[in-house]
Amino acid sequence: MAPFTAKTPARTMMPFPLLPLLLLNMVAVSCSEVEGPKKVPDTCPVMVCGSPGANGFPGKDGRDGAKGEKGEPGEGLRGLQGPPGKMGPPGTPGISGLPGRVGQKGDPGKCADFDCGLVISEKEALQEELDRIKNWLNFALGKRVGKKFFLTNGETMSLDKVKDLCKRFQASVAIPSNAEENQAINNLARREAILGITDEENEGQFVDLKGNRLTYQNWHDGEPNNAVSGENCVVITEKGKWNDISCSRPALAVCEFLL
Ligand code: MFB
Ligand code: CA
Repeated sequence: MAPFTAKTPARTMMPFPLLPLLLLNMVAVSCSEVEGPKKVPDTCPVMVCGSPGANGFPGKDGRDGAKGEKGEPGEGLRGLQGPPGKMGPPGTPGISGLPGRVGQKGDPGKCADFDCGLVISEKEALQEELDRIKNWLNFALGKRVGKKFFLTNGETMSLDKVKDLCKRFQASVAIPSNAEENQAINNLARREAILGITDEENEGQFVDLKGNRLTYQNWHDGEPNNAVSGENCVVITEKGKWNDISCSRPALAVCEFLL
């Protein structure tokens, strides 16, 4: 709809020119019909409304409202670490520790019936004598390799007799378990010597006198050959090689002592 101006034609400004007269007439009629000087209720002229005006300025702030309900507690910042607390009560005793190292040897105790000092000194003297004898044997006859001590009494005999001899001296028939021990026995014997090895249980399966398999072997070329179908015992030859022989054949007795 175009805005109104001074040049806007009258018919545009008032599309129904008789309307005001009609309206006034209606008002006049309503008034004329009134009888006497009764109080006539005020009637306001109908106002012709124009287009709504622009908004007015905002009003002034209202009064503060009523106090609200208490809010939920807020997520405050983590506080600084407080000082260490006071010492707590002592804990329960722990499990017992591992046994300690063996302490130094104590002083000799008092013997009730005899002079302990004499017994102790005699024991020490005997030990020194035994050590001296071992050294003589080691120098003269025996050969020591690790914890083994090889000795001979110079006699020749069959395996069964060598077993009995060594057993009498709390020893066993010599068996080399490596090249070093094999050389020591060969150096001691310097000729054929009996070894504690046999295949009497199972032909061709040589074991020690307790039945254990061998960890070391040093057979001569072509041996063991079980010659004449009856060679179940073993000797170390003067060259240090092994040969199977008849168990009735004698050779040098060599025993091994464990130190
Ligand atoms: C053989 C040997 C056998 C006997 C025989 C005299 O070696 O295997 O045990 O010692 O010699 C050739
Ligand atoms: Ca043989």
